[in-house]
Amino acid sequence: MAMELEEFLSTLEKLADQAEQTFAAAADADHFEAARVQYVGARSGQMKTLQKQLGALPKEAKPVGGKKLNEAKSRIQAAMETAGDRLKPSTAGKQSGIVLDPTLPGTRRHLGRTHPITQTIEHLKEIMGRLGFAVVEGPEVEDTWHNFVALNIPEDHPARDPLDNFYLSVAGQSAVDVSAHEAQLLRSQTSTVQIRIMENKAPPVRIISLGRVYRPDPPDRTHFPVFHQMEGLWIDTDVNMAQLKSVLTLFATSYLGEDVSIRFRPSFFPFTEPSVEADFLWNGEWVEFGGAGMVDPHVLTAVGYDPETVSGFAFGLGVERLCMGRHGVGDIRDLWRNDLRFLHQF
Ligand code: FA5
Repeated sequence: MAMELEEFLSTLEKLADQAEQTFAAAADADHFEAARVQYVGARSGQMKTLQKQLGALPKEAKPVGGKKLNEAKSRIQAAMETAGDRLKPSTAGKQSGIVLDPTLPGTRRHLGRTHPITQTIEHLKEIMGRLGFAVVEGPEVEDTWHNFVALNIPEDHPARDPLDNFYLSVAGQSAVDVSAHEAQLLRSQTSTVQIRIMENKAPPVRIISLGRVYRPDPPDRTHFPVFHQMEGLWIDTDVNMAQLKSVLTLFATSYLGEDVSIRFRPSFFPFTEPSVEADFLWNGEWVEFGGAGMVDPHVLTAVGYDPETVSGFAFGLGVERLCMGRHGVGDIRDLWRNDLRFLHQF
């Protein structure tokens, strides 16, 4: 009986000695792992085998055997931790073969960047900010009041045609019914935001709003069914057409360059009177970049302003057309294709 215990203790002692030496000699992570499996592996590690032998010892030998087994375990555990700490920092470098040399020159990486339309929007906000215009937001899904009625576009006006707008369908109603009554649509112009602001704020107002608008226009070089507009609105006690032209000219020369030629043509919008359209000269061609005018008294009345005491101007500019003019983009569709070879140029 005493023999069995002695043998057990001696095997245990030898195993712990051997394990300590092996872990101390482990040169890399592979050696370390092999030693771990050999000594403390959960299935067939040698400590596991000794644990089973402990169970086979006579009852009175078990307390001593168990105590010594725990001591051996602690020794092996400590040896393993020491080896693990020693090997950790160097194993990564050794395994991958990568050695950090901070003196090497850096390598250039192509990171993502903001889309040219987003860059343009930020640039336009910055220019208009310098001219004293605050940025406001408005929803893309609109009702017919904000997109048409309050803008002096009555029910029978051709601008409300279902063929010219993206109405949101309503169960049981045809597109024609939908357009004629109180309905929702993807806004066709950012002029909706003028109404939303004036409904909620007493004059003076001096804002811009930039965002997407939607129209079923067939795509070509200068048209796309979704595009961005920058709306501007300035209402105060004495705002006039000369100021409108000055602001648009200052804006256009800031964004497109001092030498850009721009012109104003008489035009018509139901919500401004008088109205103009503005063009810039690009590659020998006049490109229309926006509409503008003095806010019609009907619109001022619709939002609860008094046209006898306040006046103002508004404008709506095509963001893509401006971006094209500044960067020499010949086709608006390039701004929507998201071809990385094109986008990387900005
Ligand atoms: C309007 O949308 C008016 N709301 C502008 C306005 C605002 C007038 C305030 C008066 C007072 P228009 O439909 O002309 O106007 O569009 C304005 C600009 O949006 C155009 O000059 C053009 O630059 C741009 N645009 C129009 N349709 C498209 C399209 N399909 N794709 C790209 N840009 C477009």
